[in-house]
Amino acid sequence: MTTVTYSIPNISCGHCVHTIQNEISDLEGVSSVAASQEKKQATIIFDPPASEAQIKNLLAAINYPVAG
Ligand SMILES: [Cu+2]
Repeated sequence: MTTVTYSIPNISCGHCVHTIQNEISDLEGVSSVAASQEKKQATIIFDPPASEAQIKNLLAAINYPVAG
C-alpha cells in the first residue's frame, strides 16, 4: 500500500475536489482519494495495478496536473 500527497494548483473549488475524487477513485487499485480545496492537495492511497505514473497522467489528462 502506497500513500502519496500531490500539490495540485488547479484545485479552485468544491467541484474540482469532486471531479478529482471521482476520476481517481475509478482507477483499479486506488482505495482512497482525499482532495482539499484549501490546501490544493490530494492524498491518494493505492496498490498495484495503480501506479504514481498512471495517477499523474490521469490528473494531467483531466486538467489538474501535479505541481513540481
Ligand atoms: Cu473547481
